[in-house]
Amino acid sequence: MKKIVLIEPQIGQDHVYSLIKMPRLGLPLLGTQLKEAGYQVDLYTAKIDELPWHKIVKADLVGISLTTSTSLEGYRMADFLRSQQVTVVIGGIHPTFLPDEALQHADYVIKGEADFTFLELVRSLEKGESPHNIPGLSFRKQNNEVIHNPCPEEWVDINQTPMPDLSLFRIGEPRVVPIMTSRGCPFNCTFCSVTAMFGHQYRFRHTEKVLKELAMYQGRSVFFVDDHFTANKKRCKELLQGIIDHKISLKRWSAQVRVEAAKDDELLQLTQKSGGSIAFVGLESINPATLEAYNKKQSLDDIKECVRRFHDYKIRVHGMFVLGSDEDTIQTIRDTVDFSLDTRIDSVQFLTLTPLPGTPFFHKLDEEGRLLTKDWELYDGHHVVFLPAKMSPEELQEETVKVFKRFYSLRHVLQNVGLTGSHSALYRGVGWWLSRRFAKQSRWYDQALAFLKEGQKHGHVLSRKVQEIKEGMLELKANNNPLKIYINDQKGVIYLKIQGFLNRFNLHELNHTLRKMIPQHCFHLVVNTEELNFSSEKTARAFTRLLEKINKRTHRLQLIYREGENKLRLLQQQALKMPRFEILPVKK
Ligand code: B12
Ligand code: SF4
Repeated sequence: MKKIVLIEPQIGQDHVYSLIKMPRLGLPLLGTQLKEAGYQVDLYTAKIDELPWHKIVKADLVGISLTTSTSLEGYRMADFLRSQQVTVVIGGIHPTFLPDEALQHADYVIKGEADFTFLELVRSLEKGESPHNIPGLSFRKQNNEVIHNPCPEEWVDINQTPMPDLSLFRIGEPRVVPIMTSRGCPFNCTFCSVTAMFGHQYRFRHTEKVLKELAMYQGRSVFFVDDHFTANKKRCKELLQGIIDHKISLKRWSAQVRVEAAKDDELLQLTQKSGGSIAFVGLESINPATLEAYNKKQSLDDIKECVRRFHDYKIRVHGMFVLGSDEDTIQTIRDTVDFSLDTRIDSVQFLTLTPLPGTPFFHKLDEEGRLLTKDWELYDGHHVVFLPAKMSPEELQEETVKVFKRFYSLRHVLQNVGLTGSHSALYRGVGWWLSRRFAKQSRWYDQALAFLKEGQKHGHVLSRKVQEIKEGMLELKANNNPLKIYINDQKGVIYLKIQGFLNRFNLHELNHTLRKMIPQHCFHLVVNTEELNFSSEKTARAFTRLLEKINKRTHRLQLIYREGENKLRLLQQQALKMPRFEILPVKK
């Protein structure tokens, strides 16, 4: 086993960070270790249709790194690879908490920190040994029994991990360099999955090691991927002083901090002097009851003081808010944007509260039956996936999109130039563009929310609807003339039935009509081709390409086709490569 491919799947959906091309550090760390052990490693962070599958299928083993919102994309990749007889290992934060789910798509799942266990697994597979004693490993025995080994008892010593080799990236080389100086967080916010994954114990790397790594990136922008960069102020000051003393001249650096960071003048001075440009601060809420519910251990006064003091040192503030707690109302959301503009926070992210697997919040909502969906692609902080207490899901979704647009309105772009410089205006300008693009892209979700709510009440509404439609369509069988298209939009699900004889003459017309009929972004599309006949294999292939294009517009595409329709045989193969695609054969 020599050739290993590692993939961090990306999804198409825009978010506040869409323009920051930055991978998580897990795969570079694991890949470097494998490379040092003599394996050939290719690393990709890309969308499914950007990946060179012809090369990837030749790998001896593929490792896929998953968060919740990228998990479904990763599973599609994994299913395809396994159909090509490639061994697949899945790891990351999402499979750590849902290993049974991940194991349906992988040969092995590694839970928790895999800094040493992944290499151990690769080595034992290579030697043909049984990997069954590896801590954190989940696997299926030959008799199909599923075994979940517990994670290692000790947290990883991050001073023993290698310096990540970013040249392993074949696609997706980071524009902003990710650097880890610590892991873990002593706090315990209810919505955050970090402590369940990396623990409360704050572990940090030796300052000299971090400085050595930073020195390789002179002139570049760096993001410290730590969850709480300043948790140990003494070591943080030592590191920043080191950057200054060693004359490491970064273009800029930024990091995630809590409000307390701004209380320390010395820390602020060192931040400013060493090139610290943006503080990503977990402000979370301006509602004291929500801060309490989140167990955030900070007050509204702390938040105000924090923004003011960072500004005193000309450090920009990126305020991270989480909207929609059981204590929040529509008014809270509106007040949050007023507050952000009044206090002149430079840039913001208004995320909707998202129950991430592994958090107490997820378990609570699941038990209370308040999860609207477990479609993980929607768990990205931009889609409401639960029933809020004091407003409807539609209201939370709509208000969040509105406040995003309001904060990033042209009126406010130049507001902070005198305070923190022109970069603030640049960020807000980009925010203007992104927030409008996102608002447009997410319009379909308003419709979908109504549908999801109904689905929650009535169970498998969707599959029943598909069945109903299929039965209803039998009546149409009498009309067996050239080509007919029936379209029906039911609460976000578009049903399309194509009937008749498809040949090279009407193919163009079909192409044109479908592109016009199907909205740019739709939640769920069901295409029924049970009564569609193809003049030749070539026409069937052209039809497949058309479906591939349509598929990009939908969140989910289901194709109903007549079993035994040989000309659609290739669709079955293609379907594996197509994201969000499902085929439903119907017996003749
Ligand atoms: C840097 C970062 C970002 C960056 C880069 C994002 C990216 N490329 O995904 C930015 C700022 C853009 C970002 C945005 C978001 N992020 Co973010 N982010 C992080 C952060 C702080 C650090 C990531 C990192 O490098 N970690 C350190 C490395 C070492 O950990 P790791 O990659 O997980 O790898 C280890 C293990 O997981 C495992 N492993 C990982 N992959 C694999 C693969 C295999 C095969 C194996 C065997 C093992 C394995 O081994 C590794 C070594 O121990 C994490 C928090 C955290 N501590 O991880 C949040 C985190 C990943 N983000 C999170 C979220 C929710 C988001 C957002 C959706 C919303 C938000 N909070 O803003 C957006 C969405 C972005 C997107 N594209 O989907 C959540 C994800 C939770 C979840 N269950 O999905 C986290 C965990 C924070 C949290 N609040 O809980 N994020
Ligand atoms: S949100 Fe921040 S402070 Fe709270 S537990 Fe997560 S990493 Fe720690």
